[in-house]
Amino acid sequence: NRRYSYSKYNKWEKIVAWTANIAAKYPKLVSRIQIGTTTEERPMYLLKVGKQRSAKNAIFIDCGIHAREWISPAFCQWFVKEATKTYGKDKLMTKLLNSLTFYILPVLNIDGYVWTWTADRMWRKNRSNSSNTNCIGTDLNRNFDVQWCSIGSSNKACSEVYCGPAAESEKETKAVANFIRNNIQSIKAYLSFHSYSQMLLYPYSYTYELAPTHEELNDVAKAAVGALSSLYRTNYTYGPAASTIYPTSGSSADWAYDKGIKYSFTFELRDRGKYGFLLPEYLIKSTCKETMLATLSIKRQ
Ligand code: 0X9
Ligand code: ZN
Repeated sequence: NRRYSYSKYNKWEKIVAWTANIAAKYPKLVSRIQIGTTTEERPMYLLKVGKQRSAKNAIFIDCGIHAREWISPAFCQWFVKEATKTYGKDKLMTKLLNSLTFYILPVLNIDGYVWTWTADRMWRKNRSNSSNTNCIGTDLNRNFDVQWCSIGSSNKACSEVYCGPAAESEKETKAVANFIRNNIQSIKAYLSFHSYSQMLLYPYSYTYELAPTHEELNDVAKAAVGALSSLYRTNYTYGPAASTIYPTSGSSADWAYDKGIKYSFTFELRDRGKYGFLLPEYLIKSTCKETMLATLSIKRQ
């Protein structure tokens, strides 16, 4: 583990070995839970980080729902590294992990991620074959059961925003949705990490109407963006997803919010398009550090 590189992009085989190693290294703080298997039968592991015996207060974090957004899984790994390294040393982290459990899914769309390492760096969707066309893949961030396959989504299998044959048709979506449903009483926040654009988004995405708790979400987002920018003056915008980025239906964040998870946020990490999805490795560290500040700011709620 000491040799694990958090400022490089890691391929799936390395990440999965890392999940086992970190759980073994911190057995009282970290455990590894399998929540399902992917289309291509890879195990979906999440890391449960925290000291609570029965998780009463939890935050669910996923990274890598879109395959090519490599900075996102890098952040999930960074987060777990920071949490394990500073627990018992840093006052805030110690306090946090004593009373809060983090469920961290380091790569949601594993098959797609593997595909970006082996065949097509710009792949976005998962790797399921669910149509009678030659086109592969469903956009997992259009496959959740919330206004499924309407605005900002397509029923054409060849589209990059294909919603799939039905809501929750994909094994990856189902695994995440089931885990959240099974832990719904404890999950207070849902955070989903994407790239790129430098934005912090909150519901709704499926409508331009403001969410019932819009004011509070806006306050939390403003504080988080303030914390993030304090480090390197990175410019972030924030607001309701539909009007800040574009409308989408079937997204995980809208689904989580409508399930009753009050604090549902989507990060679009660096950059603003210079490198786009191909953010160079030398920018991983600073991106993760500033994102850490924003994430911890949201937790304080
Ligand atoms: O289109 C998406 O799924 C996200 N952008 S990305 O470039 N990473 O693909 C934006 C999703 C916005 N919707 C919600 N936050 N609900
Ligand atoms: Zn994305």
